[in-house]
Amino acid sequence: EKWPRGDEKEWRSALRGLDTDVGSITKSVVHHVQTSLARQPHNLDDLGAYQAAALSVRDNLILNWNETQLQYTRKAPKRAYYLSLEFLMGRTLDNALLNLGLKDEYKDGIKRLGFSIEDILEQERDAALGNGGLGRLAACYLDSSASQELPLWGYGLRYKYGIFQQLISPEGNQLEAPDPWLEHQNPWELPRLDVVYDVRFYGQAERLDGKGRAQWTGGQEVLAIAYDVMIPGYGTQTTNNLRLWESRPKRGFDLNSFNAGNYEGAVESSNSAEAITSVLYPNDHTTFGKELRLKQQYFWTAASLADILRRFKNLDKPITEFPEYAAIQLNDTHPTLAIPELMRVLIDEEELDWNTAWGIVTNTFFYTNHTVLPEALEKWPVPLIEHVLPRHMQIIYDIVSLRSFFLTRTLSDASSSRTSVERKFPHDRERLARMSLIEEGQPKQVRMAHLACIGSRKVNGVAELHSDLVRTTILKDFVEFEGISKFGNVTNGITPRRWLDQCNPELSALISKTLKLDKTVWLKDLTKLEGLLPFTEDKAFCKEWAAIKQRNKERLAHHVELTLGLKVNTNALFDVQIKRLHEYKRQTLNILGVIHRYLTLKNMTPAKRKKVVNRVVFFAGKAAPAYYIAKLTIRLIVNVARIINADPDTKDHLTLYFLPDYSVSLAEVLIPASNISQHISTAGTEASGTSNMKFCLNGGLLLGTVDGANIEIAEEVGESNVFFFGHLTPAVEDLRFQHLYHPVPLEQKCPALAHVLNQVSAGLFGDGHVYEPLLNTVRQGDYYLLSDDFDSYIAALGMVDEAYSDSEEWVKKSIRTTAKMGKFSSDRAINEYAESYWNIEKVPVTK
Ligand code: NTF
Repeated sequence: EKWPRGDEKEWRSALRGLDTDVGSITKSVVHHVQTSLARQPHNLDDLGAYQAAALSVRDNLILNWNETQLQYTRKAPKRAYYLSLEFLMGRTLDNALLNLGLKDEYKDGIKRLGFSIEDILEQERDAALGNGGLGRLAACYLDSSASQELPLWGYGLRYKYGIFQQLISPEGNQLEAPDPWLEHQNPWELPRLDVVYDVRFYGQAERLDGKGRAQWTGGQEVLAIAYDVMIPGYGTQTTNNLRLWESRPKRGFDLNSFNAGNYEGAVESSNSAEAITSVLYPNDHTTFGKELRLKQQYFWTAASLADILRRFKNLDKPITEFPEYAAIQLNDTHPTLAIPELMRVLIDEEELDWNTAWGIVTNTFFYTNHTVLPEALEKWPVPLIEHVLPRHMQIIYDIVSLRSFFLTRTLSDASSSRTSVERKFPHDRERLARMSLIEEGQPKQVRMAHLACIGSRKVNGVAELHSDLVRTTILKDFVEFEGISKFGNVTNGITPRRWLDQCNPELSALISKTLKLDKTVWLKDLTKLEGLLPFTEDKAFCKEWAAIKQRNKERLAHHVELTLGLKVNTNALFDVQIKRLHEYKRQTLNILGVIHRYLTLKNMTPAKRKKVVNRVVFFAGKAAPAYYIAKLTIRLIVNVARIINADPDTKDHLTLYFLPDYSVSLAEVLIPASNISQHISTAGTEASGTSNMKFCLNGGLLLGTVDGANIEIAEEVGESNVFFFGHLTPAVEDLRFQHLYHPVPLEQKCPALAHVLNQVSAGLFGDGHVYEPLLNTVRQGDYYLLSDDFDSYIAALGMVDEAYSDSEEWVKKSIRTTAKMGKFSSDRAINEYAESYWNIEKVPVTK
C-alpha cells in the first residue's frame, strides 16, 4: 500500500516527535487546558492542572506506544500475554514521568504555571482494579516487561468500580463504599471502539459428529470493547499495552418493548450485559461460586483469545504454529476457561481434529499458582457451567476421558501417543478420583487448578517454599503423572522504579550519589545495590541514611495528621503491618501482641517504662465484606487504639493507628517510613508475599515467620539481619492434629496469651462479648497456631527492641538489607518467565 496518501512533505514535517524542553512542556499543558478541557487559566484548580498535565504526558506515551506496536507488527516476534483478572496499578502520572525521564522538566513547567507537582500528583485517583498481592504483582510485571523491552501485553477487565473504599464507623466497624474511579475522565486509557468481539452465554450446544465438533447457538450475546492502557518502560521507548475489556449490550435496547410501554423490559438486556464489567469482586483467598463472576471470567478470556488469534492470523501462518507466536500466562486459575475456549475455537471454528487442537493448547498456556489455601482453590459447580457455557462443559468432559484421555482410555484406542492416568497407574481408583477434573459431590464441581495444570506447558509457584508445597501437596499426583520438570518456581519480584525511586526519592538520590552511578543504571540492574555494603563503615553515609528514614517517618506523620487529625510521635520505632485482613496473615497475633505490650507497660514503674523502646504500630488493610472474623479484627484494632492512645501512663511509649482505606498510594507513604514490618503468616500459608520485599528495599527490617519469600530474603540479607520466629512448615500439620485430638487448656499452654484474651473478654477495650467469636478462633481449634507461636513472637519483638536500641548497628542492618535486595527486582522475575517459560526475546525499539 502506498504511503503516505497526499503530500509526503506535509506528512514528514508534521510527523515529528514532541519537544520536551520546559518551554514546550508548559505550552503543551496550556494547550490541553484550553482545548481538551475547555477551561481558562483564571479558573484552573489543581484537578484541572492534573488533568492537563496528564494529557500532555499521555501525548508522549502515545507516540512511544505507536512506535512500539509498529515494531512488534513489523518484526512479528513471539509475544507473551498476561491474563489477569486484577491489575492493581495505583497512580500513573508520577510513574510515567519517571519512566519517561521527564519528572524534572514537568516539575519546572508546572511551577511556571503556578502549581506544584506534588499537589497535582495528589489529585489522581488510584486505579485499584485488584485486591492485593496478586493484582499488584501483575502491575509490577507490566512495568518490568516494558523496561526489559519484552513484547508482552496484559489482558484484564475494565471494572467500572474497583476495590471498595473502606470507611471505619465510630464503633470501629469496616464499612464499604463504591470506588468511582472513572468519575472524572481517565486520561490513561484509549477507548478502541473499533476493537469489538461478540461473546456468547447460555444457549444450546449440539454435537455434530463423532469427532468432537459441536454447534453452540442461542443464549445471550454481549459485546466486548477494548480500552488500551499504555505501559511505559523505564529508560526505553518501549511502551507496552494493557488491554481492558468493557461489556456492552449487543443491541442497545429493545425498541419493540419500548414502544409497547415496557421501559424496564427494554433496558433489561442492556443492564445485564453492562453488569459483567461493573465491579471487581472484593474477595481475596476465597471463592463464591457466583454466576456473574463466572461470566466475568469467560467474557474476559473469550475476548482476549479472540484478539490474540486475530493478531496471529494477520501473520498468515498455519494455525499449528500458534504456540510459536503466542505464550499465554494464566495468572492463577481465574482465566482457566481459556483452555476449553481455545479448544472450542480450534475444533468448532477452525475445524481442527481433537489431537491437533489439544497439542496447540498444551503448548500455549502457562499456569502460575498463587496459593495453596484450600478455600482459595477455585471450583465451579458443573450445573452452573452447563447452564452458562454448555459447550465448554462438553469439552471439559471430553478432556477428562472421551478424547484427551487424560484420566481413562479404552484399550482399543491407540490413536494417541498420550497415556492416561489409568494406564500409568492401573487399579488405582483413588488416584483417579483425586486427579479428576470433576469432583464428585452434590453438586459435582470442576477443579480449575487441575484443568489449568493439564492444559498448560508449565506450572509454577511464586517462591521456593511455595513451589515445593505445590509439587508435594495440591499437585503431587500431577507431578507423579507428568514428571517434575513441568513444575517450576519463579520467585516473585517488585519494580524498583515505583517501590524505591518513586516512593523514596531521597533514598534513591543518596544511592546514586554513593554508587556514583546514574539511577538509570542501578534501577535496571538492582544487584548493583551491593555496592552499598562497604559504606556501612562510612559514618557520614550512615547518618544520611538514618536522616532520610527519619524524614520519611515525618512525611507519614504529616499524612496521618492531614487525613485523621492525629499527631504521631516520630521519635519511636515505626512498626508496620499492611496487607489484606486474613486469619492466615495473623493480624490478630499482632494486635494481641500489642495488648500484651500495653499490659506489660502498665505494670512497670514510670522509671522502668522510660527504658523501653518507644513504639508506634501501624495497621492498614481491607477485609472482604463478608469475612466476619477479619472485620472483627479491624474492630478490635480500632478499639485497642482508642484506649491505649489515650492512656497517660503509656501513650508516650506505645501508640497504635489503623489507617483506613489502604491503597497502593498509601503504601508508597507507609513503606519508606517503616523501621520494622511484620510478615507473620502461619508457616506454609503465605505463598510469597511481596510487600516484605518493598519494605526491605527501603531499608526497613523484617519481622516474620519462616514462610514464603521471607525465607529467600533472609538467605540474601543474612539471618542476622531479619527477625524470625515461630514454628516451621513441617510442624504445622502435627500441631493442628494436636489441637484437635489432644487439646491443652490455653491457661496451661500459653499463660501470657490466655491473660491477654481474658483482658479483652473482661471489657478492657469495650464490650468483651463483641470479640468472643474472634477470641474463640484462638481458644478453640486455633487453626492458625497463634497459641503455638505467641511466646516466640513476643520474644522476637523483644529482640527487635534490643537491636533498635543500638542505633548505629541498626542503621548498618538497614543498609545491608537494602544492599542485598537485587534478587527481588521484578526485572529478574520477568526475564525468568521470558527465558524459561515463554521463550520470548527482547524487541528493542529505538528512536
Ligand atoms: C497471593 N495469592 C499470595 O497470597 C501472596 O503470598 C503472593 O505474594 C501473591 O499472590 C502474588 O503471588 C492470591 O492472592 C490468591 F489469589 F492466589 F489467593
